[in-house]
Amino acid sequence: MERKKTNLAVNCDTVRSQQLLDFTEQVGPHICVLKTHIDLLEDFSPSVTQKLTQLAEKHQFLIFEDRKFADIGTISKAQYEKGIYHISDWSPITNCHIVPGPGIIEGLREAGLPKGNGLLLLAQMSSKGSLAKDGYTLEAVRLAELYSDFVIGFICQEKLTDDPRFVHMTPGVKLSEGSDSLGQQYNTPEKVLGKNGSDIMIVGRGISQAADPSKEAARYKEEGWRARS
Ligand code: 5BU
Repeated sequence: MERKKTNLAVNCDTVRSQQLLDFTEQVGPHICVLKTHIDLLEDFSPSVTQKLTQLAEKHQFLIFEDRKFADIGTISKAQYEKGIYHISDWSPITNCHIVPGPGIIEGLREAGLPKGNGLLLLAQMSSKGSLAKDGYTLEAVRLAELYSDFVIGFICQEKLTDDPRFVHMTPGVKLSEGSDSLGQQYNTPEKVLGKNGSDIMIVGRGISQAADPSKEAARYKEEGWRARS
Protein backbone atom coordinates (compact mmCIF):
# COMPACT_ATOMS: atom_id res chain seq x y z
CA MET A 1 0.00 0.00 0.00
CA GLU A 2 2.76 2.43 0.91
CA ARG A 3 4.88 1.56 -2.10
CA LYS A 4 2.04 1.96 -4.60
CA LYS A 5 0.33 4.71 -2.57
CA THR A 6 -3.00 2.98 -2.81
CA ASN A 7 -5.72 1.87 -0.44
CA LEU A 8 -7.93 0.70 -3.29
CA ALA A 9 -9.23 -2.86 -3.52
CA VAL A 10 -11.41 -3.75 -6.49
CA ASN A 11 -13.77 -6.48 -7.60
CA CYS A 12 -15.17 -7.32 -11.02
CA ASP A 13 -18.10 -9.66 -10.43
CA THR A 14 -18.26 -11.13 -13.92
CA VAL A 15 -19.11 -14.66 -15.09
CA ARG A 16 -16.40 -14.64 -17.81
CA SER A 17 -12.80 -15.52 -16.98
CA GLN A 18 -11.31 -13.48 -19.79
CA GLN A 19 -13.21 -10.40 -18.66
CA LEU A 20 -11.88 -10.83 -15.14
CA LEU A 21 -8.32 -11.20 -16.45
CA ASP A 22 -8.60 -8.20 -18.80
CA PHE A 23 -10.06 -6.07 -16.01
CA THR A 24 -7.30 -7.14 -13.63
CA GLU A 25 -4.60 -6.27 -16.17
CA GLN A 26 -6.16 -2.82 -16.61
CA VAL A 27 -6.55 -1.89 -12.94
CA GLY A 28 -3.55 -3.82 -11.57
CA PRO A 29 -1.19 -0.82 -11.32
CA HIS A 30 -3.65 1.09 -9.13
CA ILE A 31 -4.73 -1.50 -6.55
CA CYS A 32 -3.45 -3.16 -3.39
CA VAL A 33 -6.01 -6.00 -3.43
CA LEU A 34 -8.07 -7.84 -6.04
CA LYS A 35 -11.24 -9.26 -4.50
CA THR A 36 -12.73 -12.24 -6.32
CA HIS A 37 -15.89 -14.36 -6.32
CA ILE A 38 -14.36 -17.30 -8.15
CA ASP A 39 -17.63 -19.27 -8.07
CA LEU A 40 -19.31 -16.71 -10.33
CA LEU A 41 -17.18 -17.81 -13.30
CA GLU A 42 -19.17 -19.99 -15.69
CA ASP A 43 -16.03 -21.00 -17.60
CA PHE A 44 -13.73 -21.56 -14.61
CA SER A 45 -10.56 -23.57 -15.07
CA PRO A 46 -7.49 -23.67 -12.82
CA SER A 47 -5.57 -21.66 -15.42
CA VAL A 48 -7.61 -18.60 -14.35
CA THR A 49 -6.21 -18.63 -10.83
CA GLN A 50 -2.71 -19.28 -12.21
CA LYS A 51 -3.05 -16.21 -14.44
CA LEU A 52 -4.46 -14.11 -11.59
CA THR A 53 -1.47 -15.14 -9.48
CA GLN A 54 0.89 -14.03 -12.26
CA LEU A 55 -0.92 -10.68 -12.51
CA ALA A 56 -0.71 -10.29 -8.72
CA GLU A 57 3.04 -10.82 -8.92
CA LYS A 58 3.45 -8.48 -11.89
CA HIS A 59 1.41 -5.62 -10.41
CA GLN A 60 2.17 -6.29 -6.73
CA PHE A 61 -1.27 -6.75 -5.25
CA LEU A 62 -2.83 -9.46 -3.07
CA ILE A 63 -5.74 -11.68 -4.06
CA PHE A 64 -8.70 -11.90 -1.67
CA GLU A 65 -11.30 -14.57 -2.45
CA ASP A 66 -14.48 -13.22 -0.84
CA ARG A 67 -15.77 -16.71 -0.03
CA LYS A 68 -17.54 -15.80 3.21
CA PHE A 69 -17.23 -19.28 4.74
CA ALA A 70 -20.00 -19.91 7.24
CA ASP A 71 -20.09 -23.64 8.10
CA ILE A 72 -18.66 -25.69 10.95
CA GLY A 73 -14.87 -25.82 11.12
CA THR A 74 -14.44 -29.22 9.45
CA ILE A 75 -16.53 -28.33 6.42
CA SER A 76 -15.18 -24.80 6.03
CA LYS A 77 -11.66 -26.18 6.09
CA ALA A 78 -12.52 -28.70 3.37
CA GLN A 79 -14.26 -26.04 1.26
CA TYR A 80 -11.16 -23.85 1.59
CA GLU A 81 -8.69 -26.57 0.56
CA LYS A 82 -10.60 -28.91 -1.74
CA GLY A 83 -13.52 -28.99 -4.17
CA ILE A 84 -13.14 -27.36 -7.57
CA TYR A 85 -11.45 -24.16 -6.48
CA HIS A 86 -8.68 -25.07 -3.98
CA ILE A 87 -8.95 -21.52 -2.63
CA SER A 88 -6.21 -21.91 -0.02
CA ASP A 89 -3.65 -22.59 -2.79
CA TRP A 90 -4.00 -19.30 -4.64
CA SER A 91 -5.78 -16.78 -2.43
CA PRO A 92 -3.58 -15.45 0.38
CA ILE A 93 -6.62 -13.72 1.90
CA THR A 94 -10.12 -15.04 2.47
CA ASN A 95 -12.92 -14.27 4.91
CA CYS A 96 -15.53 -15.95 7.08
CA HIS A 97 -18.65 -15.27 9.06
CA ILE A 98 -18.30 -15.87 12.79
CA VAL A 99 -21.86 -17.09 13.20
CA PRO A 100 -20.67 -20.72 13.76
CA GLY A 101 -18.34 -19.66 16.62
CA PRO A 102 -14.55 -20.04 16.90
CA GLY A 103 -14.42 -23.51 15.28
CA ILE A 104 -14.63 -21.99 11.81
CA ILE A 105 -11.51 -19.92 12.45
CA GLU A 106 -9.70 -22.96 13.83
CA GLY A 107 -10.64 -25.04 10.77
CA LEU A 108 -9.57 -22.44 8.24
CA ARG A 109 -6.41 -21.78 10.23
CA GLU A 110 -5.35 -25.45 10.07
CA ALA A 111 -5.36 -25.21 6.28
CA GLY A 112 -4.28 -21.59 5.83
CA LEU A 113 -1.59 -20.94 8.41
CA PRO A 114 0.95 -23.44 6.98
CA LYS A 115 0.54 -21.71 3.60
CA GLY A 116 1.12 -18.23 5.03
CA ASN A 117 -2.45 -17.15 4.35
CA GLY A 118 -4.55 -14.77 6.44
CA LEU A 119 -8.22 -14.45 7.34
CA LEU A 120 -10.62 -11.50 7.54
CA LEU A 121 -13.60 -11.73 9.88
CA LEU A 122 -16.94 -10.36 8.74
CA ALA A 123 -17.66 -7.93 11.56
CA GLN A 124 -20.17 -5.73 9.72
CA MET A 125 -21.81 -5.73 6.28
CA SER A 126 -22.70 -2.93 3.90
CA SER A 127 -26.21 -4.15 3.15
CA LYS A 128 -29.40 -2.71 4.56
CA GLY A 129 -30.73 -4.46 7.68
CA SER A 130 -27.51 -6.42 8.32
CA LEU A 131 -27.59 -8.37 11.59
CA ALA A 132 -23.80 -8.08 11.98
CA LYS A 133 -23.79 -5.23 14.48
CA ASP A 134 -23.42 -4.31 18.15
CA GLY A 135 -22.39 -7.35 20.26
CA TYR A 136 -21.75 -9.44 17.14
CA THR A 137 -19.22 -6.92 15.86
CA LEU A 138 -17.53 -6.78 19.26
CA GLU A 139 -17.27 -10.57 19.27
CA ALA A 140 -15.47 -10.41 15.92
CA VAL A 141 -12.85 -8.13 17.47
CA ARG A 142 -12.48 -10.45 20.46
CA LEU A 143 -12.02 -13.48 18.21
CA ALA A 144 -9.48 -11.61 16.07
CA GLU A 145 -7.40 -10.92 19.17
CA LEU A 146 -7.72 -14.55 20.26
CA TYR A 147 -6.57 -15.89 16.86
CA SER A 148 -4.21 -13.07 15.90
CA ASP A 149 -1.69 -15.50 14.37
CA PHE A 150 -4.14 -16.09 11.49
CA VAL A 151 -6.72 -13.29 11.57
CA ILE A 152 -5.37 -10.21 9.79
CA GLY A 153 -8.39 -7.95 10.09
CA PHE A 154 -12.02 -7.25 9.36
CA ILE A 155 -14.60 -6.61 6.72
CA CYS A 156 -16.39 -3.72 8.34
CA GLN A 157 -17.86 -0.29 7.80
CA GLU A 158 -15.67 1.60 10.27
CA LYS A 159 -12.49 1.28 12.28
CA LEU A 160 -13.13 -1.21 15.08
CA THR A 161 -9.84 -1.31 16.97
CA ASP A 162 -6.61 0.66 17.28
CA ASP A 163 -4.64 -2.60 17.38
CA PRO A 164 -2.17 -2.16 14.48
CA ARG A 165 -2.09 -5.91 13.78
CA PHE A 166 -5.50 -5.67 12.10
CA VAL A 167 -6.52 -4.16 8.77
CA HIS A 168 -10.00 -2.75 8.17
CA MET A 169 -11.47 -3.33 4.71
CA THR A 170 -14.75 -1.76 3.64
CA PRO A 171 -17.06 -2.70 0.75
CA GLY A 172 -20.02 -0.64 -0.46
CA VAL A 173 -17.96 2.28 -1.80
CA LYS A 174 -18.67 4.65 -4.68
CA LEU A 175 -17.75 8.24 -5.47
CA SER A 176 -21.39 9.18 -4.92
CA GLU A 177 -23.53 7.75 -2.13
CA GLY A 178 -26.60 5.65 -2.97
CA SER A 179 -27.82 2.07 -3.14
CA ASP A 180 -28.68 -0.72 -5.56
CA SER A 181 -32.07 -2.43 -5.89
CA LEU A 182 -31.13 -5.34 -3.59
CA GLY A 183 -30.01 -3.67 -0.38
CA GLN A 184 -26.45 -2.65 -1.18
CA GLN A 185 -25.63 0.74 0.37
CA TYR A 186 -22.77 2.95 -0.85
CA ASN A 187 -20.60 5.39 1.03
CA THR A 188 -17.93 7.66 -0.43
CA PRO A 189 -14.15 7.15 -0.03
CA GLU A 190 -14.14 10.32 2.09
CA LYS A 191 -16.72 8.87 4.52
CA VAL A 192 -15.24 5.37 4.68
CA LEU A 193 -11.53 6.19 4.91
CA GLY A 194 -11.66 9.68 6.37
CA LYS A 195 -14.59 9.88 8.78
CA ASN A 196 -14.99 6.17 9.56
CA GLY A 197 -11.25 5.43 9.71
CA SER A 198 -11.14 2.28 7.59
CA ASP A 199 -7.83 1.32 5.92
CA ILE A 200 -8.91 -0.09 2.54
CA MET A 201 -11.95 0.67 0.38
CA ILE A 202 -13.38 -2.08 -1.81
CA VAL A 203 -14.90 -0.78 -5.05
CA GLY A 204 -16.82 -2.96 -7.50
CA ARG A 205 -19.34 -1.57 -9.96
CA GLY A 206 -18.07 1.97 -9.41
CA ILE A 207 -15.02 0.89 -11.42
CA SER A 208 -16.03 -2.28 -13.27
CA GLN A 209 -18.97 -0.58 -14.98
CA ALA A 210 -17.07 2.56 -15.92
CA ALA A 211 -16.36 3.17 -19.59
CA ASP A 212 -12.63 3.17 -18.83
CA PRO A 213 -11.95 1.05 -15.70
CA SER A 214 -8.25 1.88 -15.70
CA LYS A 215 -8.88 5.61 -15.66
CA GLU A 216 -11.63 5.24 -13.05
CA ALA A 217 -9.37 3.10 -10.83
CA ALA A 218 -6.71 5.81 -11.02
CA ARG A 219 -9.32 8.33 -9.94
CA TYR A 220 -10.49 6.24 -6.98
CA LYS A 221 -6.88 5.61 -6.03
CA GLU A 222 -6.19 9.35 -5.83
CA GLU A 223 -9.40 10.01 -3.91
CA GLY A 224 -8.75 7.18 -1.49
CA TRP A 225 -5.15 8.14 -0.78
CA ARG A 226 -6.19 11.72 -0.15
CA ALA A 227 -9.09 10.70 2.12
CA ARG A 228 -7.11 8.38 4.42
CA SER A 229 -7.12 9.32 8.09
P1 5BU B 1 -20.22 -3.37 -5.64
O1 5BU B 1 -20.34 -3.60 -7.09
O2 5BU B 1 -19.24 -2.24 -5.29
O3 5BU B 1 -21.53 -3.21 -4.95
O4 5BU B 1 -19.55 -4.73 -5.10
C1 5BU B 1 -19.42 -4.97 -3.73
C2 5BU B 1 -18.66 -6.26 -3.50
O5 5BU B 1 -18.34 -6.38 -2.15
C3 5BU B 1 -19.42 -7.51 -3.91
O6 5BU B 1 -18.49 -8.40 -4.48
C4 5BU B 1 -19.95 -8.06 -2.58
O7 5BU B 1 -19.96 -9.47 -2.56
C5 5BU B 1 -18.95 -7.55 -1.60
N1 5BU B 1 -19.49 -7.23 -0.27
C6 5BU B 1 -20.38 -6.22 -0.06
O8 5BU B 1 -20.82 -5.54 -0.99
N2 5BU B 1 -20.80 -5.94 1.22
C7 5BU B 1 -20.39 -6.63 2.28
O9 5BU B 1 -20.75 -6.32 3.42
C8 5BU B 1 -19.48 -7.68 2.04
C9 5BU B 1 -19.04 -7.96 0.77
BR1 5BU B 1 -18.86 -8.64 3.45
